[in-house]
This record gives sequence, structure tokens and C-alpha cells, in this order.
Amino acid sequence: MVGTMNEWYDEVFSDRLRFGLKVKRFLYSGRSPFQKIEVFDTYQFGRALALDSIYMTSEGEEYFYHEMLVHPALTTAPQIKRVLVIGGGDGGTVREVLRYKEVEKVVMVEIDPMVVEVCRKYLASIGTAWDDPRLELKFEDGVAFAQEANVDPFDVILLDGSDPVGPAEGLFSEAFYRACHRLLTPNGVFALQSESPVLFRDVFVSIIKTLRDIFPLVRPYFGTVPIYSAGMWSWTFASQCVDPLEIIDERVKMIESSTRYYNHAIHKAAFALPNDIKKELEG
Ligand code: SPD
Repeated sequence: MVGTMNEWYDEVFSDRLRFGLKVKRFLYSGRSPFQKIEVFDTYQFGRALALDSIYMTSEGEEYFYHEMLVHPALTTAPQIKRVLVIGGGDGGTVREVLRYKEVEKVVMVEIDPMVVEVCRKYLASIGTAWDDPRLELKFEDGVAFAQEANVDPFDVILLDGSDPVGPAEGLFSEAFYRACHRLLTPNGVFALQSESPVLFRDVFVSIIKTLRDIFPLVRPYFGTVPIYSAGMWSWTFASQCVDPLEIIDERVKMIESSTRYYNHAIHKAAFALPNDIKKELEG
């Protein structure tokens, strides 16, 4: 429903947990061949995007998620000329990537053109880099692209998908991670959102363990994303040999002058493992 009303929009996790924001006004509701797309204005975080009734992002707090997906990889990969973004239809991830002058080319592969169209119209403050000439936007299935594309390898691959249900399911498979590995340069870095270790511990652990069969170095890192429930969110860094704690000082200095969440100290602290997660990943 689109219109003005005072009601709550709840993401329902189970009969024990829901996360809700009070809505000022519904702005858009539609269905693409892939999913339900909704945008509404909330009192707490301004305009928010939900796909299949799951919160994706909002104007007021999107920087927590996008900065933490992008900058740990971009401040440590030895070279960042060619970057591949899979998913990321709201434009926040490519916006952060394109802040780096060293980036020469970003290929963004998004399965659902309607998400980009709706976000460009209603969430323009998030996707501020759509017209950057370094960006090539492809509307294709990210899994098929990773498996079939015959392109020069990428220095960094960033996976900005939704949860492992619906159109993003294939983005959590071993075959897809192997395809991303194939598309990386030998010194390349793969970073991805890896779900809530609190609410979806089994998915989180399975991502790390699957990646460890493919990449010699796999390190999860943690932060908070206000619109995702249960407090803690995770991303994961994977590479052949690049260590995410060897931060390239000039890059971090340049980027932290304009970020709102990410900085050198946050980067280091984010890779600290809570004890229960450490035990589970060692076992
Ligand atoms: N539970 C929702 C996880 C969604 C992660 N991706 C969000 C897209 C923001 N660009």
C-alpha cells in the first residue's frame, strides 16, 4: 500500500522476534520478476528499502553497512584498479568504492533492474555515484556472471547480497565462491556480507567454513547495522595471502577523512573474534 499513515513496518524473524520502524508514509510498493520491493519513509531512519519484507537499508544508517563492506577490502588489497560488485542495487556499495581515485573500473552485477530503478528514484541520497564513468552496470544473475564471464580478473570482489532465500540463495553456495575465486587476481580480495552471527549462526559458520575450503586466508569481522536485528552483523574477508590487518596507511587516511563510521581503529577492532565464535570456528 502506498500513502500516508502511521503504522509500523515489521521485519518478522520468528514468533519471538520482530524489528519494526514507525512509518510516516509508504512511497512505493511493487513486485519485480524476482521479489517484492517496498520503500517507505520512517520516523527513525528516513527512507527505507525492504525486499520481500526484509529490511535492506535506510538513508539514516546505511553508512554502517556500506562502509564496513567496502573499506576493509579497499584499504588492504595491494591493487584496487578493477572492482566487481555483485548485488548492491541501492548503490551504496559502489558509491563507497568510487571514493578511491585508484579505482579505474567498477563492474556492478545486479539481478534486478527494478531495484536500481526504484532506489534511483526514491533513495537518491544513497546511490550518489550512478553517473560515475568508471561504473559499468550489468543486469544479470551474479552467479551466472561469476561462473561464465570471460573478463580480466578483478583486484577486489564485493558481494552485497540479501539473505539466503529468494533471488540471493545462489550467492551462498560453494560453487559461487569458487567462481569468485576464479575471477580474482592472485593478490585479490573477496569481501562479503556474512549475516548475523547471533540470529543466523548456522549460516554464518557455514559461509566461513565453505570459504576456508577455497581461500587460504578467511577472516570474519564484525560491526553493527542498526536496521538489522540482534545487534551484531558480520562481513568476511577472504584472500590467497592478503592480510586484512596490514592496512595501507595512505588509503585509510584518505578515506577516513570522509567516512562516518569506518576508521583505522574500527578496522582493527572489527577483526577481533568473540570467544564463542572463535571456539566454533576452530572446531
Ligand atoms: N538481512 C538483510 C541483509 C541484507 C544485506 N544487504 C543489504 C544491501 C545493502 N546495500
